[in-house]
Amino acid sequence: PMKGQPYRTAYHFQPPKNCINDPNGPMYYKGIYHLFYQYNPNGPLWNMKTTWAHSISYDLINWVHLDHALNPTHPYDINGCWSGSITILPGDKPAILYTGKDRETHESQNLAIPKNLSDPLLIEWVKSAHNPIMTPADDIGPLFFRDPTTAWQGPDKRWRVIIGSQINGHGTAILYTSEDFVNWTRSESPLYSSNRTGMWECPDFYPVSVKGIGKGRETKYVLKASLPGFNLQDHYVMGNYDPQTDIYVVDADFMDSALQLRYDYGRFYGSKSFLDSGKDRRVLWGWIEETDSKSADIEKGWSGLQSFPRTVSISKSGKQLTQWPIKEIEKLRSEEVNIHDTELEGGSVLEVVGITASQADVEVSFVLPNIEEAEMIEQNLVDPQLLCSKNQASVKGLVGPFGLLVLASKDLTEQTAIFFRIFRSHSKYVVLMCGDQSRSSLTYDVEKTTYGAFVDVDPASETISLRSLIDHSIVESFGGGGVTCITGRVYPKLAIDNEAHLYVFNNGTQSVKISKLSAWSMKEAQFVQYRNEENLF
Ligand code: DQQ
Repeated sequence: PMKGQPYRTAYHFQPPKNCINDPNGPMYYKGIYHLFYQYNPNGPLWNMKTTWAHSISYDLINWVHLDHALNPTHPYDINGCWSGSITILPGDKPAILYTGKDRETHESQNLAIPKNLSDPLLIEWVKSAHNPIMTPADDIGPLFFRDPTTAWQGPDKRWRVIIGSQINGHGTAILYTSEDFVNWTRSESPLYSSNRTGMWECPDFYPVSVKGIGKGRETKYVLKASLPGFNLQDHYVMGNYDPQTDIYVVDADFMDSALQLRYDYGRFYGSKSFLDSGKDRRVLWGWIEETDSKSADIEKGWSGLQSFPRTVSISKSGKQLTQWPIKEIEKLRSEEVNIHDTELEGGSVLEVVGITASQADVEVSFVLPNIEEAEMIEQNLVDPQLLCSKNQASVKGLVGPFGLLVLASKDLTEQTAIFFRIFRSHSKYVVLMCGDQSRSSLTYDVEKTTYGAFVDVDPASETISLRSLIDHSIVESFGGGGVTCITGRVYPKLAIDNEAHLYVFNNGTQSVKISKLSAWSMKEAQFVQYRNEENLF
């Protein structure tokens, strides 16, 4: 990272400066990955007049920044080219659908296509002369009509797309259909709506294969909504979708299941997935915002990151999704250290030495010999985040807290703890995962939230695994093989660069065993600018 910039990341996606937010229109096209994203060309804080910045990659790790693909230029988008998606139309023709903010900041959907399909980088995009192609009807507020998804074709060959909205205060995925991608008709019924939420931003709708996990259908459909009313959280539901009738029946409503399904129980918002046809996988990007002060962002000259890309698939239970950093990350691994079969007695802290702890990838799995000693809780009655807030890493327990102390100073004054605590609820064990940032920085004006969620694994028969991607000011953690994720932004004062340390700890009375820990220093990803156009960034 740059001098005097301890919070810039080494292997997360970042442009050289200014504010970024939602990932837009990710795709894999003719051997190249494209990422567009919301970008403020004029400064480090978010501003309504966003552009679509554009970068390309061969491996989702190293990136080339290109010219912006969309700028606010027309009456219908003069106040901003807001979020949207790409659909690859027959004949290998990509098309952008995005939201424009007009003179009155009202929202509409708009179409843009590559100017020159023989340019392999698709640098220039042209807006359709038919824009705007979808405008809100009377029952839809002009400020509640945005973020079109990737479109899909039904058996009748008509295109379908959903738009994020709220109708009568309830989160809604408005459905539109079209034969030619230019003339769109609103369907009578939305694809889905829920009275348990308000506005839906950046909806995403996609199939996941359920092959190999039980009988019945081979495909489930995930609907994700970004909820601004819930402190910027990405929630999802799973269900069955009938492409003949466009009827979508969910297994449980938003926030209804015992697991309160979210992509991430920390910071992760405005996300979007795409089908990586080259590797036959679904890849997810999410915007990870800053949690420092606005004045700190101005001083840094930038704000916002993209998550490390994650593959998304259905979990073993079939009840939720599993996320995991894409395999290409392994290219960045350098020095490796390993710990095997090591007992961690109650109250112990073990340093993992030999890697660059400010820029690392760590995987650890724990075995719990004394699990029957776990405390009792009534799982249905407790909010996991609250439980973590009341039981931070420094609060002794019986089985746990155990886990990692990352971006920690030598004396542990600064530390970000990611850990588990095991409870018993009736006849089963319950695993709680926490991301405790209360001691993450000596700086006072940064957020130090404690995050928490349950992990759907059975500690009596499985090891409890944790993987953390540590990158200067971001920690992305994957619990239970990726069924529960917690991402945090932290801004240590002492634990920066070579002063950062990594520890494994156990603050329970019962000992736990590290069955295996592997940690790697991570190399820097390469970011280059295609053209040295001074005004680009
Ligand atoms: N960000 C975009 C909107 C979207 C919101 C504007 C979500 O299109 O609804 O920058 O973060």
